[in-house]
Amino acid sequence: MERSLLIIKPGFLKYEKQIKNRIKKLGAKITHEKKMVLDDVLITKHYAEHLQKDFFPELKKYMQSGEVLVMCAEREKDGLIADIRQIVGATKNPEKGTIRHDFGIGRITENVIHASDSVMSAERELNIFFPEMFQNAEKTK
Ligand code: FUP
Repeated sequence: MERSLLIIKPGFLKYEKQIKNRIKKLGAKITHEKKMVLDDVLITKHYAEHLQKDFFPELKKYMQSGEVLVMCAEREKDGLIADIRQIVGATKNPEKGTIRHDFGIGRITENVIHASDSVMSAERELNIFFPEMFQNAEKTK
């Protein structure tokens, strides 16, 4: 089983259905989701590796400029994270047919969707947005 943390970014929630359909076509299901405006704590945790980057202030401002849709996608068959990254498309110049190309506006910051890039980041990110998913596991330790 593999799972991934996805965030439809501000301004792109109008494509919620189309984006979810593409995810579901991979054989994945959305097990958790919530609409929210990201506060400073969530932004700082989620983008911990980018805090010192030049683009962080712009990224933070944009990510807090409206509602986002945070989701957990899950699939029994391994490789979901890579499969999702493929249909999401590259950060720069995403290819035609990818989510970032088809629904995007050609800006690196406003790039439609976030998708975890490894099993480790997925677990870290899911813990930030859906801590309840991990609570039972903690209790039984
Ligand atoms: P990705 O994994 O494709 O979402 O991209 P990165 O982890 O490289 O970047 C994280 C976020 O920073 C992306 F959503 C886009 C944003 N970013 C910028 O705003 N400017 C840049 O120059 C690079 C990344």
